[in-house]
Amino acid sequence: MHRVLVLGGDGYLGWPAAMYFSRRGHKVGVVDGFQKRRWEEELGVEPLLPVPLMGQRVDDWRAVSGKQIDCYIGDLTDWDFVDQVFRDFRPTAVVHFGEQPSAPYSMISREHAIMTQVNNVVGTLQIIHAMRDLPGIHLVKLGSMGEYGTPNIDIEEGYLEIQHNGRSDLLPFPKLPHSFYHLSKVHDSHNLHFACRMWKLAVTDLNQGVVYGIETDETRLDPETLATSFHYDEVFGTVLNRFCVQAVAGVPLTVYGKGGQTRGFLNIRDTLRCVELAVLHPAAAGEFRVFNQFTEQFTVRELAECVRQAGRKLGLRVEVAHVRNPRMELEQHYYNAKHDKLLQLGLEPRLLSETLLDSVLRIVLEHRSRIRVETICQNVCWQPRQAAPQEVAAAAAVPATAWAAPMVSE
Ligand code: USQ
Repeated sequence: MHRVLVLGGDGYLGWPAAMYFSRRGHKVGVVDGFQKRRWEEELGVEPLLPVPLMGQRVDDWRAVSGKQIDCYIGDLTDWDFVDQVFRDFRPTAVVHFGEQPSAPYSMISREHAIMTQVNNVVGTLQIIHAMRDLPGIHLVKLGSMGEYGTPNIDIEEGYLEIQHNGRSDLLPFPKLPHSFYHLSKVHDSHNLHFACRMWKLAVTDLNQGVVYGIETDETRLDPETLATSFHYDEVFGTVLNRFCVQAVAGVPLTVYGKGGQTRGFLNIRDTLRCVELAVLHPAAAGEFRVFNQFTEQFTVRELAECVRQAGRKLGLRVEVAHVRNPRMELEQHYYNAKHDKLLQLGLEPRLLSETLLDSVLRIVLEHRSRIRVETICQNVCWQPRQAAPQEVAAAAAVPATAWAAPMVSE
């Protein structure tokens, strides 16, 4: 059994991961400074289901499962705090979700970009140094498939065999991320790789795709008190979750531009299993191991179509709109990313099916009265301000919900 320290234990993935490990008999500690709750407040957004405060969540979990989760409240960029938590809890595995998780948030302004990179990169540097001084810990770090971007070649799992001038080497796969958030993960990966080479740390970098889903086997034990932080707004809601809420709210699904953007996706339950597999099969000392963590690829347009069909079966009239893309990204591109290593460790994927979408939609339907439609659109503009003065002025003159006016409706 492991002593698992979950960093970012109050978040969408952190809290379900804490319960998952606890239920399977591991000793679990959670660490969180509630920054995410402050960022939500700043933007005026909230999760679909009410999420109790950390102390209450831990009490509720104890009442349901009979198991104790230790709780540490503080900021991962604060060295004294990190050092004290590591010495007190003495983890054998650290699962690191404790970062600013949103690409759009990092593109709001200069301040948001800087805060995201300082928060994420400094936090991970503190963890690296805590591990340097306490050997025997395996770090499972949440990276992102977005670190690779969308190159015109197959994406390997972390490393690429390169032939150059008659010599060859296995080198880190090139990174071409498309937001300051994804860049913060790239910087983390470089720092972690360096620390593995220098100090023989053991690290698994999970380059995760876009996660969707609202419940896990543990949240189902008491959906009222153990729910996870499920977002549907432009900044914190990932695309499929967002589409499900838009379908239920009766507003058009916002496919950005052509909708040919292809990404790797996985269900929230598979995320937990992947993290478990990484913990149970640790990287060796000195190894910087990279897994591409997703189960299937879709274009955004395909996802919208899946939601439309699943919604129709539930009697929802779902409209799909191609809106002006607020991001700067390719809308049609080659994408073929390897994802073999977790399958080799025993992952049995739960692929996106109508049943799965149906269950997400049904839970959203149950809570439809809590949907705040006016928060879905947050008007984050990724383009430089000077680039399109008329467009920016026009956008500033219209209310937030009008921003997503369709270019084309299907
Ligand atoms: N998109 C739409 N319409 C929307 C929202 C998004 O077309 O209403 C498009 C985006 O333009 C993008 C794709 O859907 O092409 C995915 O967007 P997303 O918001 O679901 O995901 P992203 O911003 O890429 O970030 C999310 C998580 C992040 C994680 C990443 C994995 O928030 O923490 O690292 O997924 S990946 O996308 O593989 O980089």
